[in-house]
Amino acid sequence: MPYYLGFDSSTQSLTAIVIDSDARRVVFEESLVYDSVLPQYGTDHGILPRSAPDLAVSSPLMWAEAIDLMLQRVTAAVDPGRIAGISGSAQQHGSVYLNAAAAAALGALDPARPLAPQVAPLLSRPVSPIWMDSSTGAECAEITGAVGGAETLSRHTGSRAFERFTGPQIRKFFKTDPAGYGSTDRVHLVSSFAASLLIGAHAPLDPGDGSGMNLMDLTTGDWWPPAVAATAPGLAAKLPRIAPAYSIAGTVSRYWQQRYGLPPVPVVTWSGDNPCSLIGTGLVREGRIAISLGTSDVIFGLILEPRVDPTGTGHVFGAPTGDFMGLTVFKNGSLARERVRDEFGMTWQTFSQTLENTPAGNGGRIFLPWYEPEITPPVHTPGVHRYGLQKDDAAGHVRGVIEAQLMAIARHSRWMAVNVDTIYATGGAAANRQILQVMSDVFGADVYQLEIGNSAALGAALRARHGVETAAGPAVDWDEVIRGLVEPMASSRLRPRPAAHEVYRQLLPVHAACEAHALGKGPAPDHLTPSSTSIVS
Ligand code: ADP
Ligand code: XUL
Repeated sequence: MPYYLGFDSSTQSLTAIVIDSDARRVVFEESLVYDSVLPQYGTDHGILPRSAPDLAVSSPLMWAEAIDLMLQRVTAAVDPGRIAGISGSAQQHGSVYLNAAAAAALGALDPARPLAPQVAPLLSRPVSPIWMDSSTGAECAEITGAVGGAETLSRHTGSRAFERFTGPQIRKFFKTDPAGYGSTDRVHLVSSFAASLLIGAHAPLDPGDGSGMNLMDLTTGDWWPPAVAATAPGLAAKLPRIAPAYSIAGTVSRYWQQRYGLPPVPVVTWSGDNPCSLIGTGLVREGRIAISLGTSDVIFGLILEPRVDPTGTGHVFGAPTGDFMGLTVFKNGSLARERVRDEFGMTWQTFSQTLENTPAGNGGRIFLPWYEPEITPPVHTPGVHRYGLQKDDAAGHVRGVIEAQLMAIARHSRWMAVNVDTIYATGGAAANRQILQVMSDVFGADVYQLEIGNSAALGAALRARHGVETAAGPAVDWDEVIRGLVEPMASSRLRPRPAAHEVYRQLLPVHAACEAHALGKGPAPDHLTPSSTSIVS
């Protein structure tokens, strides 16, 4: 009977899913793509015009306007009186800077007026740096030095310093715009900003999203004072409270009650898209793995102990279950696949046919698609690298981009030490079964698609139910929460083809050698002629 609403404020779109938790079905599901639905903000794939390849900012007002628009659509499509709880997911690491007027103004919004223009005067910084920004190398080094080294930082916060993480981004803002930083009263993540808009007050953030900041101590689930001190002066007073993922952040504010007839229902603390996807793919126990092929490509799984990545490429985040999750993130995901598709004038259909009609292993040719500065492995100057591959070879590039991405995911996630025999695929490109066949062949694992592909939004809706029921009574079992709604489709199962898997087993070291060569750390494999093209975006 009760409905639960889950949002996903992602890089390119805002998705909302409403579930009927008794009937175990989705009663509403819709996405608003920022570039086309809100063109007045001028974004490209959700990013404001870029002045350098390592800079990526977006508009918090656009995110706010999308929530306003989406709640209008949700409440027009389903009976708002049945909604019993709301939660959300958001792209991780992005930060929103609010001034001292926000605390009171968020609770006094005029329901007769749209949201965005009322939020505009509350911003102490008009734009938000997002996870695709990699311009904070200097700040990463400064924070690492101040806390006593990368090992110490990663042992406490779950990651060494990463350019996109919120702490280094806050430090850069403090250094480049001290007045703007000075007039900032609260630094929110995208998740806690969105929750604040819903409850009309400053919302907390959860340990899952908090661990993407290089500021939170994983073991205490609270801010780690040495990192906070190393990041910017006076920061402790500007950070939100960290609250458990199941906690109630507040009640839907009068603004939304009067604007769209929502009842005063609880808003469960929002989290990051990866922690929410962990729930939305059903990874509530150790030993299962999911790969999300979204704007970013991410491999993740639940872990019981905060096993930190000794190679420094992966992360440990808090999980909504109170456990932890291991994950490794690749920036050149969907946008790199789209670049290849567009460069050779293809559609997804012709791209997929090409993939199907070309042999596993690409005849030994390797293509490294670093159109953007890459997170894993760290690549600061974007460029694509070809080994034995001609520039005009369309089919070679199509197979090359998919194989390189999946071999990189396989090689750089070994630190998670999970024996992978089953993979749940999610994210926009998980609709593409030809891509998933390569995934199955590279990993030698069965791959399943999920009935509900928007795993982050679904995870948020499930977390809303979990939070509301936990607040009302005894702890709710996660298996019961996901039952019937997170279902790998048996008919979608893709099995590894033994001959193709053997090809990749032999090709993985070649891929590693090409990667090392492209990074200036080793010779090119003898039999492959290298060529590179630098990318200026
Ligand atoms: P986000 O990370 O923003 O939530 P999504 O998970 O919604 O992104 O994925 C969006 C991406 O999905 C698009 O950028 C597009 O490249 C990709 N996509 C959609 N359909 C296909 C397809 N059939 N084959 C490959 N990629 C696809
Ligand atoms: C995670 C990361 C990305 C974003 C994309 O560390 O950077 O997956 O969360 O939304």
